[in-house]
Amino acid sequence: MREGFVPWPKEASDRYREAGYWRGAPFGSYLHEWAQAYGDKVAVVDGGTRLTYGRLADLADGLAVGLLDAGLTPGDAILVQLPNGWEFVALTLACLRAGIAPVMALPAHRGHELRYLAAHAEVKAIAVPDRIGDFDHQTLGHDIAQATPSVRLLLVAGGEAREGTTSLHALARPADDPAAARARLDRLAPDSGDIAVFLLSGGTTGLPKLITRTHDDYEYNARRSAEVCGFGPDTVYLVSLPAAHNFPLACPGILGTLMCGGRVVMARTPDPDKVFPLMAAEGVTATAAVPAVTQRWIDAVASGRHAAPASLSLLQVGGARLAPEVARKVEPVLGATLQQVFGMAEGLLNYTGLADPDDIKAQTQGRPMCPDDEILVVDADDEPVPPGEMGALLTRGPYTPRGYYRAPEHNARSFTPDGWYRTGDVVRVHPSGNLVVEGRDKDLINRGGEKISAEEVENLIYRLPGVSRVAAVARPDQELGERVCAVVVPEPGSALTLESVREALGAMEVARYKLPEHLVLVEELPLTKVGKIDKKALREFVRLPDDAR
Ligand code: OOB
Repeated sequence: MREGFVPWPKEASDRYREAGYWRGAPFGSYLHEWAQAYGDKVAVVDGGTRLTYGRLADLADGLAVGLLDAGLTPGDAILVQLPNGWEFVALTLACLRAGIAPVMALPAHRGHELRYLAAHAEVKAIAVPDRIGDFDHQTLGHDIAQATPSVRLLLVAGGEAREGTTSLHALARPADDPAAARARLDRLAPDSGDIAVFLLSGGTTGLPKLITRTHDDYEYNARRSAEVCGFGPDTVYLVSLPAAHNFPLACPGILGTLMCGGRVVMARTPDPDKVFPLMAAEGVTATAAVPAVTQRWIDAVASGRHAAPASLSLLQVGGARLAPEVARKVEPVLGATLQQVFGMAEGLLNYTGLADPDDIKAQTQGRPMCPDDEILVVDADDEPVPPGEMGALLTRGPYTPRGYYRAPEHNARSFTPDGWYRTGDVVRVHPSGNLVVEGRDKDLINRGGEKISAEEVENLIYRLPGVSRVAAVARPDQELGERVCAVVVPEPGSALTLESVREALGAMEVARYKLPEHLVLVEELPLTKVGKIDKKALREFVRLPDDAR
């Protein structure tokens, strides 16, 4: 097991195995079971590419063996930055097969994020697309590879592989001897307690934390989700959120659909003009969206621009707060059952039931999916609050890891000594037993479901000349829920503008979605009684109209 991984205590793992949550088999070992059961069915659709289960298993094996032949070994990590496409699915499955853990980066990440992730996980390989829009990911991949001594393989999906680069498409083909490849991979198969994937934390710290998800826990995550969501061989699941996110990856997402024999349809964007025709053409039955996307889809139908997607029977919405007014429009306008999903890459998943009354579906964020998910709602002293009252949510369970990867100091704050994860969410338990998310006590900005650490943005802005003090806070936004607002005390004579701050952060190769979209200059920052920046007061302050501040 990799150093830096925090295991569950033996008592807990025994219990989870006993209860059947953990099956003791590596995730990749199921691939051939699926191929056996659903061989000729289409597993993945990406534009004109349609891969059957049989073909997908052969491709994944071929790619897995290709990675090993290129010098990777089980236990290694690979930084994966791929857009939604068949390559993402094939590479993820190849990694699960070979016991190589993908670090699930987003296409929106840039040098600032990728360099850190590559170094922190000491990745042996990097996989990038050639270009997305006008951005040259292949060049970025080269830069990261150069900056990261552990890297020995740079894979590029699409375009022309330049010197020092290997074409992912060239590796993603069945092995010359598929049976031998399969036998070799079976022999090398990882332990089910090993790390299957590294997910990125929403993050409240200067640098994002890596979340280790094991084969046992992540397979359960997808399997139980698929069960709760009623997925089966007739499910056609659309992926339009970035596939690297836990939600579309395994809740039930891509992995949950494949284990049921359903079909996964990849879309590069949630733009209604793109996905509505695709949903109609493929007969999509289920998909996941964040509230901002849900609102756009509702508008697209309510305005008459698109017909409601006739085949869609389930719309999962999560990642950020869904306003009850919007929730109530989902079923009448889109014609699909609404399911609220309150989840986190750190584990715990809450789902509203498909048959819950409308009020519950509109007003609550669901209940834990596993009977052995433990929930505590506590006050500032970690004492449980009376039932139904608001408090901080702590959790433990069979798919909620006990610590972040290589982060002992941070773990001491994010986990209690007896292993409870501090979610940073403020919730109350509804009389129905479901949770209602009331707010949060963690310092991040939730921009349409993308989490941005305030501290990370602040650290970056502190590097700019002319900044005396800075605080990053969420400013409420009609469309995205929240956007980043930087509140800066400038040094005398400095001429900071929103544009200059954005440009400077862009030059530091920070992902665009993290750049402030509002800048407020002040003479001083409000402080709490103990002398910390009073973020609550700041959030109230920045939401005032410009002329009222
Ligand atoms: C999902 O995962 P992350 O890791 O990007 O973010 C987790 C955080 C939660 O702690 C909570 O603050 C917020 O996102 N959140 C919600 C929510 N779902 C997530 N806040 C209010 N209402 C909701 N329904 O966002 C994620 C992972 C798996 C499935 C779904 C979402």
